[in-house]
Amino acid sequence: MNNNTKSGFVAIVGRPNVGKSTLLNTLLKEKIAITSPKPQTTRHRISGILTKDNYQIVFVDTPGMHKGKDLLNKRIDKVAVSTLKDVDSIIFVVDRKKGLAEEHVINYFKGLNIPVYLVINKIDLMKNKSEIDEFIISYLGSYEFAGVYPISAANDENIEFLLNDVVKSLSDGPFYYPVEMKTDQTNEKIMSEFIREKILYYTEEEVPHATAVVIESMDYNEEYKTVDVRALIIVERTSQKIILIGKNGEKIKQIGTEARLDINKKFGFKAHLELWIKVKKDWRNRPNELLRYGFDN
Ligand code: GDP
Ligand code: K
Ligand code: MG
Repeated sequence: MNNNTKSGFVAIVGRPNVGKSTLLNTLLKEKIAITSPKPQTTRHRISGILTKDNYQIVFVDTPGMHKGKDLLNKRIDKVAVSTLKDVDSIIFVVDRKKGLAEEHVINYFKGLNIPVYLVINKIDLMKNKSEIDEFIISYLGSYEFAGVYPISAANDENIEFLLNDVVKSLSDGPFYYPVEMKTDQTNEKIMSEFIREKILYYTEEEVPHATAVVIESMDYNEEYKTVDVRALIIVERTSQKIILIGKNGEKIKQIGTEARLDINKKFGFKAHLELWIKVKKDWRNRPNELLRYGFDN
């Protein structure tokens, strides 16, 4: 490290499902945040650290801002808002399904006095350039954005223009994290999230949102040269447990297989994954339970 290093914190904000976590993974060229077509996929604030040449950017992926009634949702909202107070710039992500909540967020930017980059995501779903242009124009009156970037996070399209500008606005300063560090999440957290992502894909309606996952243990198995991971899946009702298990246990098996492949890919070892399901009535409203599953304060 030398005196010429640059660094900064950059928040990624926007409505649920616009592709914030997908963008984070694409920026880092590695899967560190889970994604899904469902809202409330991201429950925690996740840092993704990009260190290159002489700069380090700490991207902060936030849970979407939404108006849930339970204690879990209130905590999630608090995380999203408090993140904005502590960053050097903001990537504001939108897609063509414009939402009313966005006006509220844009108004919030006005008090912050930091650059806000407007990212129009999912251009692969837009018909043509004039649709994209019209969409961009609809935002321009509302705020003086530091730049506008039509991208596709999923297809890694146009990301470099955004990244170049973000790098330009970093300030001189030391790195915040070791150069090899990619995220502030523990390995256990990443694994539990990979499992939760499969649950989001393979279950519907209330099940994904009533689920929490914790890694109970992780041990190296000398004999089989595997890493034995024991994970606990918490649901709110027995009916949800039955859904998760599926006919002849097929659903939970599918979830386990796909999560294991993600874990192997990310960590470069052979995982042996054991999944246990436990019913904890109303855990989303119980402070002690929330604490146990990593939702502090
Ligand atoms: P978040 O809630 O804002 O973090 O959104 P996610 O990253 O979880 O993405 C929500 C959904 O949009 C997922 O199904 C993604 O695969 C999808 N998605 C994200 N980026 C793109 C994109 O550029 N194009 C398309 N077609 N889909 C995308
Ligand atoms: K999502
Ligand atoms: Mg997300």
